[in-house]
Amino acid sequence: ATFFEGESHTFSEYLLVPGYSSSENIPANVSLKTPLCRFKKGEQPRITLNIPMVSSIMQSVSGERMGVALATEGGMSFIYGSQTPESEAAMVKWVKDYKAGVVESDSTLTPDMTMEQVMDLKERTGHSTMPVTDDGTPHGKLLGIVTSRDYRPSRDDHQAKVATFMTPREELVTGTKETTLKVANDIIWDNKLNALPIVDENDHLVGIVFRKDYDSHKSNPDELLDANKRYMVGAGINTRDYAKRVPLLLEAGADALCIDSSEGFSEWQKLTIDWIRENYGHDVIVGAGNVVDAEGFRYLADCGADFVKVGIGGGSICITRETKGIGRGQATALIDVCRARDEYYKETGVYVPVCSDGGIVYDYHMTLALAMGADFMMLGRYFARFDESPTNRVNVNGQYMKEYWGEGSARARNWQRYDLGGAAKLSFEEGVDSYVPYAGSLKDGVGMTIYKIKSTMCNCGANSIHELQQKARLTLVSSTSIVEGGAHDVVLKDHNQSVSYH
Ligand code: MZP
Repeated sequence: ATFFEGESHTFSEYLLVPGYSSSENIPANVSLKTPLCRFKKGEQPRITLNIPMVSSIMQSVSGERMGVALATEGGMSFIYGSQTPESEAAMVKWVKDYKAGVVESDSTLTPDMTMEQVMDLKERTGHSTMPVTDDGTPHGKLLGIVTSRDYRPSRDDHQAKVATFMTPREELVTGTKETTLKVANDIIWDNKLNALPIVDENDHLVGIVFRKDYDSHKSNPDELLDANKRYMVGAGINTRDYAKRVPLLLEAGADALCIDSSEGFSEWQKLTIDWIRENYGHDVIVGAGNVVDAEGFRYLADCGADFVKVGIGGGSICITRETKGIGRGQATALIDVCRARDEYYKETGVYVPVCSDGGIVYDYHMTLALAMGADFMMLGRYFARFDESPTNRVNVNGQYMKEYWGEGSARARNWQRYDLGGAAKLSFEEGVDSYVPYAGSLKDGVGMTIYKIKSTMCNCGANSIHELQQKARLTLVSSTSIVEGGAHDVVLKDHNQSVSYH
């Protein structure tokens, strides 16, 4: 047997030691642009992400709404592959066909709506709104809608906010024939709504569309209506049915593919990439993985993978390490693979981006992953918590939760991900079915995370990911200093504070 030197560590065992920062190191100056796919020295990658985040190839994470919401923020979703090639392709097409600012009749607020219909609208659009009734129950008369941008359905008492933030229903949607676009726009601007007024040919207001990607602070409604922006979206594939799946996904407009496998250091990945190259040349972007060491990286890079994913057994819903005893601490795996990527670049002049997949719990773990060399991160649990993930939001013991299950769980039945060439079935479970705390809208959550990453990068004197990777100074922490890092030796006034939100 070969024994790897030292222990394998995970993100929580590291801290960044701040470096010198100049007056130029302010969050507004930080760019998080990062390459998604391989490129030769002196050339540009074919796809550059504006933020280093992609969403996991999972049923409970990456559906159409996630695709649009994450692309809007500058990242990319990989639509889950554990469904028929036809339905996956339909999801990809939905994202590609989605146009910001174009009206969908079923997301319009109209004067005759019942409270239930407004609630349904809110659920489907994922908007941070709260209908308010005269008696505070769903059966009461609808009085108006709380639509403040700082309103968080998960945390705020909407009744308490009514006085300050309520937009009277009458003002917004009744008497529509008399309400002109100008009046509607004034209301929207004054109330900071993420909403788009819809008018008839005479400029009379006929409804209000709530759109998550519409920002009344920045977006010009005129520019958004008939705008022709296409969102970028990726899609998961497996090493079995690629001859059928890949053509459908490409026809639907997928911008990048990724082989979704729990263990990627295998000939199956080579066969899949070879088939794509034989049939489509190098036009198609295809990522591969997952691996956890330098050898695995080099194998996939030599196979022609456009990016390589790192991580086995670290996912929050993953029990692979318990059931099979394989894996490696995510931080150690990432550091090892990123070193191999840099050596590969020196030797060949080809840069193959590395994606850190799984095990990100706190926002600061993302900054650590980038500092350790990751070009971008794939996140499951993080995105599952938002409105835009495809799962149900449920109330568990008074707290809102979203469902989140692993691709290796009996619920997902994604046997291809764990395929070793045998019978077409999931022989034993490698994932669990769980809940994660509901965290509101993706836009707000990602906005906060990005701000934290940028602030930390400033503390390290870095205004880009590349600069962070050059300048970052990392230290391993002892278990005692991990205790020192939290609130300690004080009695918290509010017991809720002991619950950590990230
Ligand atoms: P996390 O962000 O929830 O920690 O981890 C998400 C990652 O876990 C996914 O991107 C995927 O690589 C991995 N995953 C998905 N399903 C399972 C499973 O059922 C799993 N074991 O490990």
